[in-house]
Amino acid sequence: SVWKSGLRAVETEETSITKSIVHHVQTTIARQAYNIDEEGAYRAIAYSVRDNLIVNWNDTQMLYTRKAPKRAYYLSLEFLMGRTLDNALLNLGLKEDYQKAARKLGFEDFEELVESERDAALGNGGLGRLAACYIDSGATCELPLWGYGLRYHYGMFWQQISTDGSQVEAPDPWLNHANPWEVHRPDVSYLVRFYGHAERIGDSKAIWSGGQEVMAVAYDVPIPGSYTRNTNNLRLWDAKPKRGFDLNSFNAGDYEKAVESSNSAEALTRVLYPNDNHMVGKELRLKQQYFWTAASLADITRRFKQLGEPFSKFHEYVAIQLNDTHPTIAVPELMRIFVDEEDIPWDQAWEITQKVFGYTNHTVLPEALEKWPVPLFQHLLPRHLQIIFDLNHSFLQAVEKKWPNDRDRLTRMSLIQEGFPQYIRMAYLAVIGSHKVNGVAELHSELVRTTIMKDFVDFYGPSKFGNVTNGITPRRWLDQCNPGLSSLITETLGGDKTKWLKDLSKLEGLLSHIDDPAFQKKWADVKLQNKQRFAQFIEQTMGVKLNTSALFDVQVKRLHEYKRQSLNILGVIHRYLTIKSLNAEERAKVVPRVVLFGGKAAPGYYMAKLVIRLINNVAKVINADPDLQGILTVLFVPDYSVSVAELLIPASDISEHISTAGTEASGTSNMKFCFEDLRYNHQYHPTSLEERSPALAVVCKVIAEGRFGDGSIYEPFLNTIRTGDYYLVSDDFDSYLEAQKMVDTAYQDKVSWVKKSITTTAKMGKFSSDRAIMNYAEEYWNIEPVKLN
Ligand code: 26Q
Repeated sequence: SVWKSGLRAVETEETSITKSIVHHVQTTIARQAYNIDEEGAYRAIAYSVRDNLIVNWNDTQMLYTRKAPKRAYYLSLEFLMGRTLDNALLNLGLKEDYQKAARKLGFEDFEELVESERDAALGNGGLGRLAACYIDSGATCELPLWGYGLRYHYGMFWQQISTDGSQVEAPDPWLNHANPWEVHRPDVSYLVRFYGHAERIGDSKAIWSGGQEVMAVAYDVPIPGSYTRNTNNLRLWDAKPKRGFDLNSFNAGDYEKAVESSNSAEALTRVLYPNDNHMVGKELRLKQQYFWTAASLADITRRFKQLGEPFSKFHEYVAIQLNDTHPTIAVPELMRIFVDEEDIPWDQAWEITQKVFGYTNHTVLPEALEKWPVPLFQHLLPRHLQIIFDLNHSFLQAVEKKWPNDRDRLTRMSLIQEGFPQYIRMAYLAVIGSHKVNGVAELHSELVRTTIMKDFVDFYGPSKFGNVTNGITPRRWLDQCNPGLSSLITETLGGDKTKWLKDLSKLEGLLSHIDDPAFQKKWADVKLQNKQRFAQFIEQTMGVKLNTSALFDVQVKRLHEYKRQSLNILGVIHRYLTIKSLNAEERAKVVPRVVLFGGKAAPGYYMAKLVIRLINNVAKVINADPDLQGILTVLFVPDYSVSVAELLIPASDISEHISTAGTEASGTSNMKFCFEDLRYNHQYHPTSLEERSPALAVVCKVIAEGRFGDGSIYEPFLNTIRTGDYYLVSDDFDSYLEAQKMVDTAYQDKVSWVKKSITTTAKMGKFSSDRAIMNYAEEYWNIEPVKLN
């Protein structure tokens, strides 16, 4: 039953796997086979699996070179990959074989080996995990698709919770133990320039010289498709000083200055900025963006040149997707390459550039839209600033031609926001440089068209603005993290698992079994086992026992005011107060709940951190109260990550997505009102909290009085709700409690609950990232599968 075509040059027999592992123990990690611990065993296995990936990787890349199809490149500053071993083994169809081999070598518990791998946390949240799901789907769908990103030495920070309940950040030096999943390519490197001077020659060209040059070196991460030999590439750039040290300073005897210059080069890829949905205007961040973009474009153009085709055909071989505005500097950079380096006339260069790029927007929140001060730009990237001003000039001329004498419109649409200083609006630059712009859910794309990009829709027409609803990979998020459910689905649908795993719409077939009590029972049992697995993890890591017959109510996501973890925790306090007011007999009827929170706050986001502190201190009080034992448990799971998600999500009964309508890009819930109207009313009807929600007023009073530790700590948070309440927590509180009551009632009817759960899964087909990536391939990139046999 084991699928074997994952290997060709390397044998697949169990004995050869054992041999290969022992070989890596003795050579790659240089240890004696009888003297190996778990970590060593993990690494030897990883290197052995990597051998297989690299055989497939080489064959795939050779095929792409030989067939020379149009390729797509996904430029993302974040790839939130998580662990690799388990995923690679499942995609190769070799998990059972490796499990047996490990057992032979004395490692009984394979899952423990798998868990000794550290997460690659090169991303913040949604946007970074989306990129990881998309490259999995690209390989699975056999598309010639590469990812380009940065090799951060420190990934997303490690979150600890201090004794007072606050978040404390610690560094994540994930590369300290060599990373078996990357291949260092010192031969693939480019120099990237910063600062210096740009001198115009003629009316469109310039020479950019001087400044600082930093070397970008490639590290390749093989991305295996699921049950196919196609293995794509994720190329991550690392920064190295041009020379080991600055020779001029060294000769002058200034050793310290010489070393400093190498430090400043290496600082480029040191750390991932831990801000999600918030723009920080740090120079180093812009340097990262240009460094990564310039290296990627140099690599893409070098590959194109090897085809021997003229640049007029560039867009017939290259599609580049901009994951948010983070790589938008690619637009003027490609123009610079075309015009300054390849001598292509400006207008032709611009035509090709627009055909190459597509831009995905991930937010309409004003504080998240990227804008950079012109003086900073001028200093760091003088030539790109010239190009942006030139592009803006002809763009505004075209606007003026379409709507003569409309000064307001020109001001609104300019790439440059006027003021002191001026700012560059990166989203507008991405729009004019792309042939297609998309949002990430129906509602969000509609908001993009009607709010932030309205003028551009009027200018270009509506067909430039589309939607690609986000998706997730069913390999990692179903087959890998929920093997019990995966087996049950395969057993129910018949055939082998690849049938539904590679065509998720097949899950609809579950609906014809929905009334079968035996199937319902198995479905419920899987959930119970997942809860037990998670409860065991919580007991081991946090020392808290969970009631696995309780309803597991989960909210895991980055901490942000718009996501309203506040609404959830205030609701929990209300539930606690209500239960406390009941007598023993009434309490026995309460539907037991485990409320789980997880997620990181940006280190500089004071209010988000205050909410974490409140959640932890509420949890302390509730979990210590004997009246609530087994009825209500509240936990903040520290250091939420891809790996924690893989344990937690399969154990959940409900997941809370309770942001204000229109704020979460990919939130498609059917909330009824548009936030603008209500908020507008607010300014003119400043009613008291007591009037808006008496129930919430009580909850806030209890917090202020010190029920969960010193109430004064939470005053700034309570004030955001009492006055202003930008995210409408008080407006929604009562209806939120109503909705939670409906959940309690629904959960008591076990059969109908299981049926709801089955229906939900059965209708998930659309949300496979395979569907999403094929949508991009067909409608945005014009690329086709190239299958490796
Ligand atoms: C920008 C400039 C400077 C520093 C940091 C940033 C920055 C970094 C990360 C801005 C935004 C992000 C991340 C945004 C993000 O994760 N957005 C989420 O994207 C998901 C995938 O489309 C959506 O599902 C979520 O709704 C959206 O919030």
